[in-house]
Amino acid sequence: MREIVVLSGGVGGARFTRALRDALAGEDARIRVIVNTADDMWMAGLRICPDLDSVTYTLAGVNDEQRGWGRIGESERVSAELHEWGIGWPWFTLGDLDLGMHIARTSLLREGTPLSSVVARLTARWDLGARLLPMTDDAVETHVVTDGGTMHFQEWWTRHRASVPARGFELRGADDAVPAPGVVEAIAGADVVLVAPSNPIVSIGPIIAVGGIRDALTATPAPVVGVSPIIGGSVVRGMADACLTAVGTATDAAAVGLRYGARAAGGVIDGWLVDEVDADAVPGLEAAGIATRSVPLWMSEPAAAQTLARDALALAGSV
Ligand code: FO1
Repeated sequence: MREIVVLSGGVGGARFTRALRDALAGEDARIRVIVNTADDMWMAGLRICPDLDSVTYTLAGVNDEQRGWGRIGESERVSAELHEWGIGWPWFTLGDLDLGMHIARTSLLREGTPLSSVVARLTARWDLGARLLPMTDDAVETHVVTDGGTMHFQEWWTRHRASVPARGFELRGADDAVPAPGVVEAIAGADVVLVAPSNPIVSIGPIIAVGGIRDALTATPAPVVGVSPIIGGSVVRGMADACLTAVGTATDAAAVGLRYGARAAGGVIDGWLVDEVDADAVPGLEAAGIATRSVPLWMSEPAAAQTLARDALALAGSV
């Protein structure tokens, strides 16, 4: 059985993982997805885990494709009531179906069940074709440093749409966090590790920052191949451009690949996929020890996304 591990944030990683699963349909392969939990937060007494939920809903086929996050056919009656009472954030809406997930998760967490076990239990409702592993069972939260002070990542993104310049990011709790059960073992025993086209700073960055995960990536005998979330100098979705600017990295496929760095030179990737429009970045990345191919990266429809997943596996097979 081919063991494939994906490092993933929310929407982009979820779509990539779905394409990978579908591309591998009928093959003897097992997919495990290590998901960022640093976007998580408490709101209205509930633990919200946006990236875990985006991956779950996307693989289950119950996600809202248009918005990217949340459930399809959603209503927002409970959120409207909460807003009337001034509970929660007025700019952050929890759908009624989505609230079912948050309530179920929170009730299990409050009974003392670790997040990884909660995820296993709640995802068992659907045939996802992949196993989800939160990066850690510990609380890690990204806070954004701005000139006016710090705020939770979700406030910076959903309230301000990343319009308040970020000066840096605090990964609160990361120093004390340990990988969730199965995370290090999955990486160590993988045949292929894929880094999804997720935000390198606030999605993949926190995963790698959890003690032991970076070491597992550098030590695994498996090839590690990433997919650029930047095409032609622009983000595919989300706010990676604002995040990259904050940490002094250009919004550029080559710069992101070099930021991950070649494993042979102390980094975390062996291979990197850039879009065809970024083909001129290939020689520089190769010179830095990163095997690079330029292929179509837009996951515009299922067939294109599955071709991208196959391209990532092919590159992994060649490094
Ligand atoms: N994004 C928004 O822009 N506005 C929202 O009101 C919002 C609510 C929300 C609720 C649950 C959930 O899992 C995600 C939600 N998101 C919302 C998406 C989320 O804020 C981010 O896009 C991700 O965290 C970034 O990966």
